[in-house]
Amino acid sequence: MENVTLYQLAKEEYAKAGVDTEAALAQLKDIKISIHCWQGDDVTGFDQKGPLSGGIQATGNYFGKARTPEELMADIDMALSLLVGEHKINLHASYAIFEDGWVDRDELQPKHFKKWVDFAKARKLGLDFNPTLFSHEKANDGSTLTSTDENVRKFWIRHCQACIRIAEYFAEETGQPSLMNIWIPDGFKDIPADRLGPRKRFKESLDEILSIDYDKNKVPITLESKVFGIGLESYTAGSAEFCLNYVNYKGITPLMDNGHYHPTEFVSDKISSMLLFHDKLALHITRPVRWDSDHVVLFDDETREIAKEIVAAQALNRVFLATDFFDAGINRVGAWVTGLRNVQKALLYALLMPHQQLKELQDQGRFGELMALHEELKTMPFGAVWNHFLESAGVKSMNWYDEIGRYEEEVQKKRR
Ligand code: RNT
Ligand code: ZN
Repeated sequence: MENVTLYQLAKEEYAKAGVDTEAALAQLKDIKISIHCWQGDDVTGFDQKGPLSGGIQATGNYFGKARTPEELMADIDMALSLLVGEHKINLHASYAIFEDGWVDRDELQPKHFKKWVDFAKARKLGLDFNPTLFSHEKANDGSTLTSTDENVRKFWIRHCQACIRIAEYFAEETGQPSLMNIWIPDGFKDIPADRLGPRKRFKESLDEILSIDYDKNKVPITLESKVFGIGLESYTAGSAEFCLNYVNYKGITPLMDNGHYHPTEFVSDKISSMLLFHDKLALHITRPVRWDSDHVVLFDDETREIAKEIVAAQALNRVFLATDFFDAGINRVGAWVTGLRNVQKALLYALLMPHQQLKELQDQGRFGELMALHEELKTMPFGAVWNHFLESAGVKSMNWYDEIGRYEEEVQKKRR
């Protein structure tokens, strides 16, 4: 044999199983993932100096965290250099860049994100957006859009409306829709006396936010549910039932974060039900571990199963994919690359499955064969196809962490 690459051998093996690796690789290249900006600085942002609040926590103190917009952008560039594909950057309102004076969140304007737009356009990236309803003095008592204080509630309504305008600006500037996701941390540590009141106020707040005119094609608005937060263990206003009912009632898009459910529930099992009743579905891909909902994504069973559900349902054009994790205990750029690569790996794994054949086995009740085939697929030469995906785009497949080491020495160590 002369010059037969591992990839060529793998391609033949997959062909025998009825799978076209070239088609799978071409599809994978076109899948956009919305890369969360907040892995780079432990969800700190640039608009305030207080601690991270809202029932989420980034633990660890690995050195080299990005402290300024310039540092965060440089780190995103570093991560992108180790990734393949044209993606989107997912920003939070707290990442506003104030060039001519600070304003509070209810007064944010497109100009406060101009530098991000320039950054995105220069790299052909899309931009998604999130109002930031945490890490702020008006969120410190655990209530924002559910607040009993009308001034506080109105403040956050104005904030979310300002964010719709900013997302519209992103869409216009980048020529791609800008998804805007609303998540609120509001809840209680202990047993509430009144569960209805906060949810009623949340509903009224959302109604008011969505009452402004905006272009729904440019700005798909999503609502993210959550079952608990740290210090908010007994009740969250934005529960799964609240959010699902709300998106149905208003015709907006549901967002499921797979760290936001009871530990024996799986988002992979929820996707098909959502696709039957919604035109679009948005996901935050993460990895829950015990009380934390935001560990770095691995190439694990559930990530593969989520990807499999989307691919098998031929719904890649209906599901908005975004990452959402934050680990401050390891190199933050390395964390980004690991998590993003694993989402792509899971997608490739799903694209390399003979779905038609698998479905037929199920429909014909041949469950033993189905199990056997599922298991055989696990030891197909998947790694060779994955490495080929990276290498043919000029990106290292093995030993890529050496590049992180170099960046750490040359750039991040100097941030001490
Ligand atoms: C929190 C939610 C939310 C946040 C980001 C920072 O539990 O998952 O999506 O992680 O908005
Ligand atoms: Zn999330």
